[in-house]
Formats: sequence, structure tokens, C-alpha cells
Amino acid sequence: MGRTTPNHQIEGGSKGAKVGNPDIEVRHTICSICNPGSHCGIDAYVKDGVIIKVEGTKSHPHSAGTLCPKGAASRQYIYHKDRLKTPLLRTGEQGSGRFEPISWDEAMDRIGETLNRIKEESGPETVAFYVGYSKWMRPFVKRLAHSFGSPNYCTESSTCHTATVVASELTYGGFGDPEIGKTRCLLVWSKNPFYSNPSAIRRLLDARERGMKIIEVGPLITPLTAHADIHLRIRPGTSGALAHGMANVIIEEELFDMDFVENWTLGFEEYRAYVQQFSPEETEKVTGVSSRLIREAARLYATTKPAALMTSASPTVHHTNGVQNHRALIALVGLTGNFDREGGNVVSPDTYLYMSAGVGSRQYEYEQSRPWSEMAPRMAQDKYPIWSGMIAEAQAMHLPFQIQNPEPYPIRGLVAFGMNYRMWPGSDFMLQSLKKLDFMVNVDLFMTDTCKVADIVLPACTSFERSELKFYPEKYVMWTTPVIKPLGESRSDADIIFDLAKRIAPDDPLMQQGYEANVDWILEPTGIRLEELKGHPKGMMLKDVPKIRYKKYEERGFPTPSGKMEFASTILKEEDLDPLPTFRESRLSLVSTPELCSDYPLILTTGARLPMFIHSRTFRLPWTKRLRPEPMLDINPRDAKERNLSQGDEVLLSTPRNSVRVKANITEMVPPGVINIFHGYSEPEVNRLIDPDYLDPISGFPGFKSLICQVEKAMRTGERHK
Ligand SMILES: Nc1nc2c(c(=O)[nH]1)N[C@H]1C(S)=C(S)[C@@H](COP(=O)(O)OP(=O)(O)OC[C@H]3O[C@@H](n4cnc5c(=O)[nH]c(N)nc54)[C@H](O)[C@@H]3O)O[C@H]1N2
Ligand SMILES: Nc1nc2c(c(=O)[nH]1)N[C@H]1C(S)=C(S)[C@@H](COP(=O)(O)OP(=O)(O)OC[C@H]3O[C@@H](n4cnc5c(=O)[nH]c(N)nc54)[C@H](O)[C@@H]3O)O[C@H]1N2
Ligand code: SF4
Ligand SMILES: [Mo]
Repeated sequence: MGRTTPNHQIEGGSKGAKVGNPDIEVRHTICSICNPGSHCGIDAYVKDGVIIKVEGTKSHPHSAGTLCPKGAASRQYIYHKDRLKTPLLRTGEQGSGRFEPISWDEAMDRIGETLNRIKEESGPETVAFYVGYSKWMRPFVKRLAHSFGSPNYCTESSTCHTATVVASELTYGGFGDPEIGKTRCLLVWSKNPFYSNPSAIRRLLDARERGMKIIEVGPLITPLTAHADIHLRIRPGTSGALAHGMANVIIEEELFDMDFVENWTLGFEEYRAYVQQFSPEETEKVTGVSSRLIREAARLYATTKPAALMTSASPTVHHTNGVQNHRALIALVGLTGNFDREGGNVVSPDTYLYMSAGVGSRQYEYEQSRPWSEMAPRMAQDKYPIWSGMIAEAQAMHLPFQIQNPEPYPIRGLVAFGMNYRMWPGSDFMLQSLKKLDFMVNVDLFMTDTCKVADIVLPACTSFERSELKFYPEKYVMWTTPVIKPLGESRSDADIIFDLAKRIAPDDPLMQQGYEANVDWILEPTGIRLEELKGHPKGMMLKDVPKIRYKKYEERGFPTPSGKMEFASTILKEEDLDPLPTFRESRLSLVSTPELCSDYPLILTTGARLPMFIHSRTFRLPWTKRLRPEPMLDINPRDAKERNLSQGDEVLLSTPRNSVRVKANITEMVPPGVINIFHGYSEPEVNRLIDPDYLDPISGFPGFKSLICQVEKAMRTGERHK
């Protein structure tokens, strides 16, 4: 297949190599359009200060020269006409899009003065700080919020990843990634890395060629399905039941790791008793997966050693029962003795920004510049005590409620970096709430609909125009240097943050020293200095990284209250919640709300990733847009036939809350009875279909992936309006 294994011998210090044409220089950076798990190495061909071509950096140990459709369209992203070029002050009504350019000094002075005034009048907690999907600036925004005195730093991670962290903390005190190169069986539970994490695919397919077995769980057919030995096509929202069905087989047939269970777990007998009701036949009724496949998958996973579980940041926790569902499936890892074992799920603490490179940094210490005890309680801290106890942020899903119902204190000001109000369930409610703020700043690359409600909009630049620190699991580190100057007057988010710090966090001496001094402070335990990194613009391999150790729990126990892996959670019990990973139906489902079935007979799952789009961002780019020019929902041929639909027909997609118009894509990719629609479209705005309080009570995560709906051919007249 011609996949390349990356060359780990990276020459450092090769700065801006010249190519054949002496006017063109090849400079190195990273693409950060998508998630931190990718951030592919980029060779930017620069002529007269303009990028004329991009390629993947072949010697980059993580991405090995590969780029996905989004990264390949980088030039269209960087040079897009909607890029913000100057700071803007709103002069028209909120949403009108009328702004006038102002200078950086004026913008920053106004922001500083207004935030300090709100702090004086109502307390620092009444200013919230927010970061959207971009993650690179988070440590600095978080410290800024805390140094200002506000506990209300929140992020897009209130819908992403952190609920899986809560599930893992409750069960193991932390979790581990699959050791793909060494595992012999990979249980991929609702992840489509071909689309969502392309840089991981090379390793996965290499392992497959060496004989690794693959079990895929998820309702949709994905490119991985073609490589899977078994595909368990569950009804959305029933992961918990399926996991218990597999546990039932593993326990009944004594395929579990008795030694681990006996010595290192709490609550096994209760768990064993509980999963007895999930015989494969009963589980088939709940999940829609045949009892034969449940048995086969359970046996394959439990008897192929070592086996590893690959989970995702969101599809298993985007349910009103998400945390418990996720606990149920990760319990299989301990049950089969694959926790922190070679080729299993190996625990390795994060180095920096969600990436583990085998060394430690001071990121978390850096972010918490003020202890919680010296700040007001976070918004919704009491509503989500478990999530708040484990995640050092405020739950952003509560932001619109806190704005609308200002108890015990209002939110008056908001400083946002890359906010997209459409990612909230009940996005219209979020938009209305933003309009009630006294003052809002949004920093973005583009003039988005969220920017349009802000009082001041600041132009940020892309990863090609800034410097950032990036660690990779291949024990590789980069400090990027800008390959072109920031467009117009746009600036790096970091420059904006440290400029703001001068005005609103004057008492934080470290922040007064500027961006690079702060990065050096974070890096201290790694022994690397920025000065050294600057000499390696292509990045460098880390030296003296300690060898991976397995079964670390044998030395110090599990970091849970009992010191063991907890099938029955001590913390959940203390909070009067089900200690076992109990399976419950989603709040809206054909089973839990049968009275709604005749009007809404279909299951709705939103947000399965598409390879060319990332959330709300890449629709603008001609290359990526051409791959799916119009928004569509996916519907199975059987359901389409029942509705007399043809490919491309306009339909009305309705939930009990709302309806939207969209075109139909008829495909076997979705099973009968399930409708799938991408979440990042501005029109139709899918999240209007979902109630803003359709949330998991433990994590506050939205139930984006199990709802009920109806699809009808759109009528020219007589549409149903709700
Ligand atoms: N191209 C691209 N890449 C992305 C993103 C993007 O927008 N575009 N977003 C990034 C982000 S923020 C995230 S969180 C990740 C997500 O990354 P992934 O989790 O890999 O992506 P998804 O496509 O959301 O979900 C994967 C699979 O979950 C299954 N699934 C859907 N509903 C359910 C359900 O109810 N239960 C279970 N058990 N499975 C279900 C479907 O079969 C689907 O194929 O992707 C990241 N990467
Ligand atoms: N229905 C439904 N809703 C969902 C999901 C789902 O599956 N279904 N998924 C949820 C998940 S998992 C996630 S992660 C969220 C997505 O989270 P969002 O935050 O909505 O993601 P994006 O649209 O990628 O980014 C938001 C903004 O950040 C801007 N931006 C990009 N780079 C930078 C930068 O470097 N600096 C600054 N200042 N701004 C930048 C972009 O231009 C964009 O306007 O959506 C959630 N919402
Ligand atoms: S996978 Fe694509 S979007 Fe993500 S970093 Fe790589 S090239 Fe960029
Ligand atoms: Mo996400």
C-alpha cells in the first residue's frame, strides 16, 4: 500500500531550506485546523512573503508527510476573504454585522476598562472566559481568568472529552491509550479515526497488516468497517447495555482475569450480579446487535491477549446517560486484565495540551494561578459536583442558564476565544442569552455569526502566522516559528492574551513577563528551554525520556478512594447515585418515551464527523465545500422508500422541539430507523432541534447522539411549525 514508516532521525536546525527556485523558501510549521491528536507537520513554500503551496513534512514522526483534505486546503483557510484583519467595534444592533475598525490600543483599552469596571461593580466571577475548539491558547486564557479572579473559565470541552475523563477517574482514577503497535486485538468503541484523526490511521493499518484483530462498535458504517473482523451496529445510546452484554459472556464463560479482579477491584460481586440480566439475548433486544455477534466479540476481545480499547472523546458520552455508558465499556478493560499492561490500555500522563510525550510539564500548576478557595464558586458547581470536582473548569453548558437566571450571581461580561454559539444544544437559547450580556469580546479568525453579537471583535491569526509549543507521543517536540507575517493587523491569540494581562491581571508577575517567559516556566520540568527549541524549527526528539512502565498500580494502587479499580464507585455512592455503571435509556428514546413514537418514530444522531469539515470551520473553503456542496441528512433506503424520498429531495427534519429543512442523502451508512446529520452547518442549525437542558446529570454533557425525530418530504405549503 506504500505507507511510509516515519524516519525518526530528524535533522535539527534546518531553517527555511531553499528549493530549486531561489525565490522560494520551504518553511516548517504545523496545521492546527483539527484536533491536538493530529496537528500534522507542514512544509510551507513561501515566495515574497506569501504561501504558494503546502505539503506534509515527510520527516515529521507523527504525520509522516500526510495531510487530510482540510490541511491540503490550508491556503484557502489562511487567505480567505472572511479573515478578520483589524479589531472591530460594533456600531449596529447585535447580529447586524455592522462594525467599524478601531486600533489595537483603543480596543484593548476599552476591553481592559470595561472588565475592570464590571469586576469592581459586581465581582470578578461575573466575567466569564471561554475558549472554543482551538486549544493551543488555553493555558494562558485560563491563567488570565484566574489571575483576574474569575473561576468561570470554560471551554468547548464541556461537550467533549471531559465526560470520558470523569468516567475514567471514577472507575480507575485515570485511563490509558491503546498501545496500538503492540496490541493483538483492538476494540474500537465509536471512533472513526479515518475521518476524525487521520494521522493515527497509518499505525492502525500497519498493525492490521501484522494481524491485529479489529472489533468496531457504532451504528454507522465507516471506512474502518471494511477492516473490522466484527462490527457491532448498536442502536444509538445503548453502549452501556452492549458492554454489559459482553461482560455477561466474559464472566459466564470465565474468560475474565481472575487474579486482577480478585486483587485489584472493588464491587465485582455486585457488578457480576447486575450484568446477569444482560444475557446476549436480552442485550440483543436492547441494542439491536445479534446475540451471536455479542458472544463472538466478547470471546475475541477477552481471549486475544493483549487487547486494547480505543475510545473517542465524544460519541459514547453525548447521551443523557453518557458517563455511566462510558464507565460500562471501560470496565471491560479491567475485567479482562488489559489495564496498564503492555499492548493494552497504558496510562501515561499528559505532557502538554492533551498530548503525552513521556515527560511532565507544569501546565496544570501554571493554569491555577489562584486557588479555588480564593474565588467564588464556579457557575453550576453544585449542579455538577462530580464533574466540577474532577475538571478544573466551569461547565459551559450552564452559561446560557446562568446569564438568564443570575443566581447566585450574574454573568455580565464574556471574553471568548473562538466561540461558536451553534455548538450548544438549544443554540437559539444560547444566542438569545449572549444578547443579554453587558459586554462581550470574541477573538476569531473569521467574521462568524457569534462575532456578530459581540461588542468588540479581535482578529486572531492561524498557526502559520504564530509560534506555539507542540508535543507529540513520538517523544517529539516543536516550537513553531511564523512562516508568514500575520495577515492585516491580525495577531496571535497569545499576544492578545498577554496584552490583556497587562490591563486586567497586573498583579500576576509571571504574566507580565510575556508569552515566551511563560512557556519556559511551563517547560521547566522537561529540562528543555525555548532557546534550544528555537534552534530546531523542524522540531526535535526528546532526550532521556523514561522507559514506559506497566502495571504502575502494583506500586502505588489506583488513585481512587479505595485504591482499586472500582466497578462500584465510592464517589457515586457518596453522591447518592448508582455506584455501578447502570444502564438507563436516553431521556428521549423509542423505549423511554413511547408516547412520542408515532410522531417521532426515528432515532436522531447528530455530529458524526466528515473528513472535509471540522465543526463550523471549513465550509468556507472551495476545495472542501466541493466535496459536499450542500448540507444533507443521512437516511437509510428503507426509511426513504417509506417516505417516498429520492436522493437530494428536500425534507423536514423534526424533533419535539423544532424542525429544520435539509436535503436527504439516501445511504446504507445509517441503519434503518436512524437519521444522522453533521453538526457544524450554519444552515440548517441542527442544535435548534435539541433542548438546552437535554444533558447528562453527572457531566452536563448534551445528548447529541440519541434523540427522536421524524423526516418528511418538505411540502411547499402546510409545513408543520413548532
Ligand atoms: N474531520 C473532522 N475531524 C474531527 C472533528 C471534525 O469535526 N471533523 N472533530 C474532532 C472532535 S471535537 C471530536 S470530539 C472527534 C470525534 O471523533 P469520532 O468519535 O471518531 O467521530 P464521530 O464520527 O463523531 O463518531 C464515531 C462513531 O461513533 C458512532 N456513534 C454515533 N452515535 C453513537 C451512539 O449513540 N453510541 C455509540 N456507541 N456510538 C455512536 C458512529 O458509528 C460514528 O461513526 O473528532 C475530531 N476530529
Ligand atoms: N449536535 C452536535 N453538536 C456538537 C457536537 C456534535 O457531535 N453534535 N460536537 C460537540 C463537540 S465534541 C465539539 S468539540 C464542539 C465544537 O466546538 P466549536 O468550538 O464549535 O468548534 P469550531 O467550529 O471548530 O471552532 C469555533 C471557532 O473557533 C475559531 N478558531 C479556529 N482557530 C482559532 C484560533 O486559533 N484562534 C481563535 N481565537 N479562534 C479560532 C473558528 O474560526 C470558529 O469560529 O461542538 C459540539 N457540538
Ligand atoms: S488531520 Fe488534516 S486538519 Fe488535522 S492537522 Fe492534519 S492536515 Fe490539519
Ligand atoms: Mo469534540
